[in-house]
Amino acid sequence: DGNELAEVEDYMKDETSIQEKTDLYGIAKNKNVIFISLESLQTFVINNTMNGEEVTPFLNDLIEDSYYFDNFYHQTEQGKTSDSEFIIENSLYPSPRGAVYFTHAQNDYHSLPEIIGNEGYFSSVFHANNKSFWNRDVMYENIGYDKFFDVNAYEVTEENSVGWGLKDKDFFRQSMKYLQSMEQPFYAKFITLTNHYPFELDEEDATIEKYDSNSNTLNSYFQTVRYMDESVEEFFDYLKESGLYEDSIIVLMGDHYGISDFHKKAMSTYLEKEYTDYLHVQLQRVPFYIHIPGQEGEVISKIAGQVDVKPTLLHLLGIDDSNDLSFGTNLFADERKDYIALRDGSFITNDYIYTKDQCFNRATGELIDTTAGLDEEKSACEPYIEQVQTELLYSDQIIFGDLFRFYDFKDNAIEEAKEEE
Ligand code: GP9
Ligand code: MN
Repeated sequence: DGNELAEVEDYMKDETSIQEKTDLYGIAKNKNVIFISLESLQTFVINNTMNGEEVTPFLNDLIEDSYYFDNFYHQTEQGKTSDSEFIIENSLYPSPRGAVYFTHAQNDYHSLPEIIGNEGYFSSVFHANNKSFWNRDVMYENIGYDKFFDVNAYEVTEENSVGWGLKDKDFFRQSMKYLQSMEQPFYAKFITLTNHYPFELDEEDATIEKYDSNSNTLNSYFQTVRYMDESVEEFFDYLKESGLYEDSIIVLMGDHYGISDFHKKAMSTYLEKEYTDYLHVQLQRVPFYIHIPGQEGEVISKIAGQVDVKPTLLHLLGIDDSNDLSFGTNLFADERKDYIALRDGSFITNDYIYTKDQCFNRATGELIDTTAGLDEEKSACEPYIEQVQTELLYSDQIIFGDLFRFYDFKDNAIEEAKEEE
């Protein structure tokens, strides 16, 4: 009820309402936002080679004129892509089980499309899959997207499909006609598909060899990642040709991991590292880029997570979000929340990585202590352990109790009339 919300509201206002306005505040005001969700792309392939070849040449070059975050973690759970979407749109955590997109699609939210919609933005999603996959049609409508270009918006044939459906290169190419006739400013989210497990690719689309290990999954992954890299490069070319590029900012993000723990041995061989619980957490890093045409690039190594995207975008757009309730903080602010929580209770701080009762040195991966059967107070990772649990619990309370229906985001207050319900 409203009382439950009062406690959560206090916590969120204390922890994340950072009003610091940086030099970048409003830099993208009234520009289009093109958000590219890169299926299963993990940070370990960026600036890396396989058999001596660059895996992602375009994305590597893109770092030079983008803000690139190399310690950015996905925070998804079983809802996979839909969880990443949910986190970006709401700066809340996904559900510990199931997908919020299915279980709580009818809740009251205060989502990104709605907020920017009030500022005159037309918001849309491009994704060449059935509209009801992940219950997207229902959720998108509820959180304020104006338009969903689903599989029916595309010409899909035997030749231009592989694996899960339309190939990414065709997807971007066919999307341009819609994008070019869209009213501006727009927010357009593109969700790629080809780099999805089991990473199938037609031979003629492969421009890099397969890796050679005991994991067919990892072996194929490099090929589909390279294909996605090329498809994004083509998309940038289309944007430049159409003239949209100059009036837009382009945000790129890996949605979640692509290589699961089933492939420990092959990953360990490829990375030439022992596969520890520490490495597992570090492999949850996904690329995050903010590309602002005309703006010089910078590699930003501070710890960051998907919950931070919404406040960061609002900051760049110059939209005051002091009335919002979120778990993330603007990535460009100096003063930020000093930990990133993963959905399973693992977390990352400047100094430590905590997972499965173990506290590691973040820089070296050295095990500092283990809390199994011990008093948590003895751990170097204390007091974050409890704080992270509390934060995840508050997020769950908001979602499971549909608590935002009691909140008036305009007045930044719990609605009194409703509180008595
Ligand atoms: C499906 C695509 C992939 O439409 O977003 O979903 P995933 O399995 O990664 O959640
Ligand atoms: Mn996905």
